[in-house]
Amino acid sequence: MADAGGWKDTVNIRNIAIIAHVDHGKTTLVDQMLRQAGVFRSNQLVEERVMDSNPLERERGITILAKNTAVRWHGTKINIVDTPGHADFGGEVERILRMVDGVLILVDAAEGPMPQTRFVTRKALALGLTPIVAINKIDRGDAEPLRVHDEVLGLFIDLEASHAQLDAAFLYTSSRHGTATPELEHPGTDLKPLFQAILDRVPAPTGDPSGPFQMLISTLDHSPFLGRLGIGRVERGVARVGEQVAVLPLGEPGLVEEGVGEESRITRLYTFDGLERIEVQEVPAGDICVVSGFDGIEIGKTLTHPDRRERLAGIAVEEPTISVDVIVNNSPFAGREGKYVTSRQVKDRLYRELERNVALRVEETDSPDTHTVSGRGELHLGILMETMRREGYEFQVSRPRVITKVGDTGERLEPYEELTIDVAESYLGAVMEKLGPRRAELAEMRNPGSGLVRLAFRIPSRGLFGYRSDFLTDTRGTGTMHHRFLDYGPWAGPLAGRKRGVLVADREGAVVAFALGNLQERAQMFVIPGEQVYEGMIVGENSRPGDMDVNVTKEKKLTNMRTTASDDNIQLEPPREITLEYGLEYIEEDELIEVTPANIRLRKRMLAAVDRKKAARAAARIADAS
Ligand SMILES: Nc1nc2c(ncn2[C@@H]2O[C@H](COP(=O)(O)OP(=O)(O)OP(=O)(O)O)[C@@H](O)[C@H]2O)c(=O)[nH]1
Ligand SMILES: [Mg+2]
Repeated sequence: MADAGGWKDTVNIRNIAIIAHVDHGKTTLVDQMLRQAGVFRSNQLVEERVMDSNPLERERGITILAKNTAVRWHGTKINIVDTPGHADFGGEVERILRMVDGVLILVDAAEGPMPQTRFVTRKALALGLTPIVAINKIDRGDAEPLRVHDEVLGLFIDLEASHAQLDAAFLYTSSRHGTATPELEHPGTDLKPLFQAILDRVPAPTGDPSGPFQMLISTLDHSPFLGRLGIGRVERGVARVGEQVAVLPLGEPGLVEEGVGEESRITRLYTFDGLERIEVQEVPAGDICVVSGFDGIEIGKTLTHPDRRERLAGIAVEEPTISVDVIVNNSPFAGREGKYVTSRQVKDRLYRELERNVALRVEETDSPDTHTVSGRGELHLGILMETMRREGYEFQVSRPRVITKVGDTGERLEPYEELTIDVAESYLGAVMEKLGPRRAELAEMRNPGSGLVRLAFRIPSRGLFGYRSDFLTDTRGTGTMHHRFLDYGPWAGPLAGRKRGVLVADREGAVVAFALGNLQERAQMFVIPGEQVYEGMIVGENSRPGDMDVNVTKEKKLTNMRTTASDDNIQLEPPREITLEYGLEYIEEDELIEVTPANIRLRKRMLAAVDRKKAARAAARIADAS
C-alpha cells in the first residue's frame, strides 16, 4: 500500500449536493440516478424515494435529514448528498454544502424559484460552488419550463453569481420519469445528459492526498455500537484507520498552538456506495467519509494530523427563533399511555437530542418539571416531539413563542418571515383580509395569467401562528403557503389571537354520541364517541368567540316512550384531526398540548372550571383597574 507521500491511484471523484425548495423532486431524482447507475439489481424491488429512510420521512413524504449516497458513472465516483427542502432545515443544507464542489439546483417547472430555492442557491453561489440547474417536473401539465428558466437566470443575477456560475448547464428534467435533456425540442430519454454534465462541469476535488491529513466535520451521525460518527470530506492527506488524529476546538481558521485539541485514533472508516456504507482502511483527499473514534467531535470541528494542526473555517450554526416549554405530564391521564414519564427521563432525552440536532437549544427553568426547548420553527420542534412520542415518551407542550432580541439602540426585535402564497384570484380578498391584522406587508404580487396569483409578504413569525388552518379554510384547501425566516425586525406590538373559543369538557368520562350530536351544530368537535376525556380537556372549537364548558359524556334520557328512530341514529360530522403541529399552531397561552404515544390532546392549563372562572374574573379586574 502506498504511504501518504506516494498516494497515486486517486479515484476520479465528483461531489455534489442536490438542493431545492421542498417537494421539487430531489429525492425522486436520486432514486432514478441510483437506478440508472446500476445500483439496484434489475429485478430488485425498491421502495419509492428510498433515501427517505426514516419512518417520519416516509410517513410525511418529506426529507428531514440530509443523506449521502454515491454512484459510479464511467469510472467516476459521484458522491451525492440529498438535502431537505423544508425551510426549518435550511441550516443543515448550509452545512453540508461544505463537503461538495457542485450543486444540482432543482426548480419545479411550474412553481418556479421559491423562497427556499433562493436561500440555498444564495449559499451555494457564495461558497463558489459550481451550479447545474435542473428545471424539473417538465412532465407536469402546467409546466412552463422556459419561463422558469428565465426566472432562475434572474435569480442568479440577483444573487450576484459569477460569470462562470451564470454560464451554468441548464437541463430540463423529469425526476419521475428519469429523463434529462439540454433542449426541450429533443425530449430526454434517460439521465445521461445529467451524469455527463456532472462529470464535465463540476470540478474534481482539489485536495492534495500527499499532504498532512485534514478534514472538516460537516454533519454527525450516531450508531448504537460506535457512538458518535462524523461525516465530511477529507480535505488533505489520507484518513487511515488506527492513525492518531487531533480534534481541534472550534475557532479561527489557521494553525493552532502545539498541544491544542484532543488526540484520538480513528477506529473505523466508511465511504458511501449506493445505499451501503463500505468499511475501508483509508480514504484519500477528495472523498467523503464517515469516521468513528471521537466522542468530542462536533459539526464544524477540524480533524488534523497531530503534527500539522491547521484549522479550517468553521460552520456557522443557525440560531433558534421559536421556543416552547416542555412540561412533565400532569394531566389526570398521566402515565397511562407512555413508558417514560418522569421529569428526569424527559430531561435526559432532550439533552441527548442536542448531540445531533445542532440548531436546537434546551434550557432549564425555575421549575424542575419544565424545560424550554428552542428551534428553527414548528416543524423542527414538531419532528423532535413526534420522535419522542414514538419512543414512548409522555409530556406536555406550551404554545410556541418567538425568541426576541435587543437591537443596537435597546429596542425590542422579533423574527420576521418571508411568506409566499399561491392562490386562485377569487380567494385573494379573503387572504388579504386575514393577513392584514397579522401585520403582514405585501412585498410582491405576481399574476402570471393562469388564474393563480403569487403573493409575497413580510410578516412577524408571531403573525403566522395559527394562520395555516384559516388559510386552508379560506381557500377551500386549494391554496399553498410557504414561509421561511428572513431576519429580525422591530417588535410589531400585540397581535390578535385565535378568533374562536373552544369547548372544554366539564367532567371526566367516555364521550357519548348523543352529546356530540347536540353540540356539533355550534361547534367543530375534536373527539369521537368512546374516547376518554377529563375536566379541562379541549374537545372542540366553538363557532363563536369565547370558551364554553360542556358535558360530552351526557347520555340520552331514557323514557318509557320510544322517540323517533332518527334519535338513535345520530349522524356525526367527522372530528377535526389534532396533530402535533396543528396543536402548536392552535393553542393559546392558557392551554397545553398533552403528548403521549397513543394520543395528542389539547387541554386548559387550569383544569377545574371554577379555577378558570376565578382567574378570568381576576384578570378582568386588573384590566378594569389599568
Ligand atoms: N409530475 C412530477 N412529479 C414529481 C417529479 N419528481 C417528483 N415528483 C413528485 O413530487 C413530490 C415530491 O417529491 P420528492 O422527491 O419527495 O421531493 P423532495 O424535493 O425530495 O422533497 P423534500 O425532500 O421534502 O424537500 C412527490 O409526490 C413526487 O412524486 C416529476 O419529475 N414530475
Ligand atoms: Mg427529499
